[in-house]
Amino acid sequence: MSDFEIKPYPELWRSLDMDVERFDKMRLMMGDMFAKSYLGQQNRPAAMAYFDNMIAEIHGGRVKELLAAKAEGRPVIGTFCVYIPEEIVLAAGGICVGLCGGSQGSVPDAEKILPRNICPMVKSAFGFKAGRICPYFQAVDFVYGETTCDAKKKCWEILDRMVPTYVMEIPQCKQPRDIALWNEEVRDFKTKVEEVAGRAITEADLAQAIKVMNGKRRALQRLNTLRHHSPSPISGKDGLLIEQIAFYDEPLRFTEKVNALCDELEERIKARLAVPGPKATRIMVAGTPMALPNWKIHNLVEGAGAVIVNEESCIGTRYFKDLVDENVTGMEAMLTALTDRYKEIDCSCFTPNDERITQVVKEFRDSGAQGIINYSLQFCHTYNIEEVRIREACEAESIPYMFIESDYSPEDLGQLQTRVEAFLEQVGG
Ligand code: BJ8
Repeated sequence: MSDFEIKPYPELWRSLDMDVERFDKMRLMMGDMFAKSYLGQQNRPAAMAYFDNMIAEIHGGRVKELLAAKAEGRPVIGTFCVYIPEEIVLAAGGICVGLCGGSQGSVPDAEKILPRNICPMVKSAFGFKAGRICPYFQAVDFVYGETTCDAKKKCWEILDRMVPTYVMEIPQCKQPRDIALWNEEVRDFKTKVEEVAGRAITEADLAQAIKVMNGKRRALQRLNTLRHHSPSPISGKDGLLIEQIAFYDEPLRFTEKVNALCDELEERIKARLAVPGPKATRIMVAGTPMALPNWKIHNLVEGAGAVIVNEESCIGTRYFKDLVDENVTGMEAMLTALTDRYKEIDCSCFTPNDERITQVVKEFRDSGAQGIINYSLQFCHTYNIEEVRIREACEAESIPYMFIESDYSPEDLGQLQTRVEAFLEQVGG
């Protein structure tokens, strides 16, 4: 029996006008889920203790840091998409926090207002605010949404009634005129952040923020490369947990801890210490993001004895595969460099999106995986339809392939378990 607990902070939650009683129940459920999913794993790297503690402190320790920043007049901004340039928030001395929802617990709150047949990630995030059951949502100065998918862009209009919500127009194509529009949007975002910060971002601020974020991405790239080693020195569940924590931890501290973990993983590779075992079938997951605490696919796959070695996802490689050019100088050039970097993200909301098809195959080869599970959240039209092209590419490359469309409810677990086990048998032989 684990004595793990997500720590309660009722006074803090009350000060944030939260539904304390309900939130406390969710805290207990999430703590239980975490203990079951994570703490029974064998041979975990010692450096995972930091990330476990980030979960223990998720509803208090980090929230206090956000509130301290706000008290100093530093902007605290919530986002829902990896297209929003975090560097700008950092350059203003602020904190950027990802608010995507990965929990079934907040979905009923959203369904009281929104239609049921929309993406669970949108419903979960919206429900956290509607139910007053997320301290991060309560702490932010404002949120910055985007026009990536229809579900999100229409939700912002309603979310704005509860928290100031601004929207970045993300084009649907990547022609020069689309990029020019996007560049303007990046500049507007900077202006908005500066307004809250009460000061202008200098070139030195932005150059430093670009370095910090590149450092964070390099650390995540390093971790990803180590996961590709066969046998893998860390579980896919732990890899995913770190990718999820990346969206709310302090960037410099996070980078240091990921690099410390990587040092340990290099030692484990030398010692041939594998998790979960040297013969485990290696799987790559592609598709929609898995926001905290969505561990559904990883629990199923690793519960069946396989190991996930790569996530081609925004909570995964789409977040860290590209760096911003650090060699440009001058505000205008730096803002253009930011746009250039962010336009490399190959989300399915773009058309055409050939880069992603190529990238999925490339990551499969690089990761040494034996099969791909393509995962789409229910009602995510763009990822669901792009599935056709991913499947065709896998067929053409003779890559064992399986598609899963699911939501956050446990209802399909039995059926998915049967399908996953059959796929792993086919892949692992
Ligand atoms: S860049 S993947 S983070 S939009 S919310 S599109 S799952 S229906 S999250 Fe995303 Fe930015 Fe693209 Fe990445 Fe589908 Fe759901 Fe929409 Fe979603």
